[in-house]
Amino acid sequence: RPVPLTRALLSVSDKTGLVDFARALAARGVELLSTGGTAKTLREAGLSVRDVSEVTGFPEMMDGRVKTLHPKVHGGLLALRDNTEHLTAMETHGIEVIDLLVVNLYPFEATVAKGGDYDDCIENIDIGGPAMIRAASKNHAFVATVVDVEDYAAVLAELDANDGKTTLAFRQRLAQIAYARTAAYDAAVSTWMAQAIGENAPRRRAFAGTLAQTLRYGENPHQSAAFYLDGSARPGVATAKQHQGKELSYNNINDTDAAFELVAEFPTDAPACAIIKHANPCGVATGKTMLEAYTRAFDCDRTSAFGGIIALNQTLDAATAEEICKIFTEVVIAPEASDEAKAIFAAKKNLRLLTTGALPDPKAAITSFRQVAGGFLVQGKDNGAISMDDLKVVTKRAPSEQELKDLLFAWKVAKHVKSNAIIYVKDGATVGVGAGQMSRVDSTRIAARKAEDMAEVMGLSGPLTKGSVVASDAFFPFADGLITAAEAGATAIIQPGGSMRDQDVIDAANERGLAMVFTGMRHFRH
Ligand code: 93A
Repeated sequence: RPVPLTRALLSVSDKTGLVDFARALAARGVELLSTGGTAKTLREAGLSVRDVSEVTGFPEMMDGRVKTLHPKVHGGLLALRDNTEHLTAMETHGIEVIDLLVVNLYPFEATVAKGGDYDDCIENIDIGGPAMIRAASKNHAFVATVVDVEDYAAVLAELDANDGKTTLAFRQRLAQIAYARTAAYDAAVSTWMAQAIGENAPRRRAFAGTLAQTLRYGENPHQSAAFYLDGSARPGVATAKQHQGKELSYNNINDTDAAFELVAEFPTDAPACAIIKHANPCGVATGKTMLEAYTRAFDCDRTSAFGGIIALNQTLDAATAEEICKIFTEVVIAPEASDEAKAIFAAKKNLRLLTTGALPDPKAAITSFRQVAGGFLVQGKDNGAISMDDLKVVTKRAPSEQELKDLLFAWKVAKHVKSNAIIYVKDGATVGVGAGQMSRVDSTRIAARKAEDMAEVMGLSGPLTKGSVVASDAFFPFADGLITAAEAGATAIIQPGGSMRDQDVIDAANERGLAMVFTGMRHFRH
């Protein structure tokens, strides 16, 4: 059912491309209706426009909160043109048909992104726009709805290909896009409100996003992929400025996120660096300088760091940039980068540099979700954190001050390692990471073995784990994991506790002179 286009209502916040599009519509004999700012722009361009306020007989009022919310507008969008009752109602009430709706909404997401205050964000919740979009899209049997500047050209092409009419298939496609937009818009409002009031309960939350970019492919080249924004503007890969290098891939985005969220755990007063491979850290360290932090993170597992993703919690400086350039790295993300560092990276064409201006707050209330067949699993993001006061010493020997510092460092890293996670740490740097194994003792062994390999690579005598401390993301179900760690040279352990065999594990620690603390909190990550 091709529908001729006689009248269009244009009401847009983003006026990009508006004048050219409207002029092209007018040239095809389409009458233009418009709201205040949009009408003004069109008039200034010499186009003739009817004001919506003239159509409704009401002025725009209440700071524009009420401008298109009127039966003359909504009747014109919703009336079925082949229904005699609807046609009679139109005639009785002097309602004219609107065949094309062009709306883009108040910039709510952009207001959140630029840090608008509460009232600012509230004022940028568009009501009339989504109401019209939903009405026009419902009536796609007769009405075409455009919500995206990108689609203006397609509308003109459609009109030209169909003798000034739009086809049903075209209007259906536009309606589908339009509902995606209103769903994403309201989800962004809900996400922002949850954040504003500190609510991360997974119930009654909406999930939708706005397309940021289509990606070349997904985890593998035969999978299609895209990147969506949830409207929260959390500092990270979604908000980052990319200074150089080719487009980020799906895996890059995922790993960069993991890296930056991890490094944000560490206070900004000490430089910290995390190197990520396949969403797990292969080295995390703090240092007196960023260069030292990077070097120590790199030394945890020089082999795996090749082709990795590096996150810094402070400015990337020239010395660190130069050191990073010595091996192949996919992405570097940091709050800032000095001009010198940028200049050094410029020589490495394939290296992507991202800056975010800020670190994400690890304690913020965020909802995370994952897909399963037929649904989503939803939970509050793991923002659990412990302090010295939460630790319970369960062994005869209490940890030394240095051990305690390292235990807390290891515990923070453990939260970001896939379970079963075992992390060996020495002097504020990981020296062995065991990730994603199906048995905890295997993670303990793998991390220790890698530390032995690394010692060999570096020409050191004895494994890096000698004199280290160990974090386990969940309790040791048996003593074997702890014994393995002790044999690798660990002197202190941090773990949640809570196993049926806690006493066996404590006994094994005491026999070997280890200090152990329980956190009472676990950090599963699957
Ligand atoms: O404040 S609103 O929710 N109330 C309305 O009745 C209304 N009608 C259109 N916002 C409303 N709009 C929005 O105004 C549109 O979605 C568009 O974003 C904007 C265009 O306003 P102007 O033409 O004055 O620039």
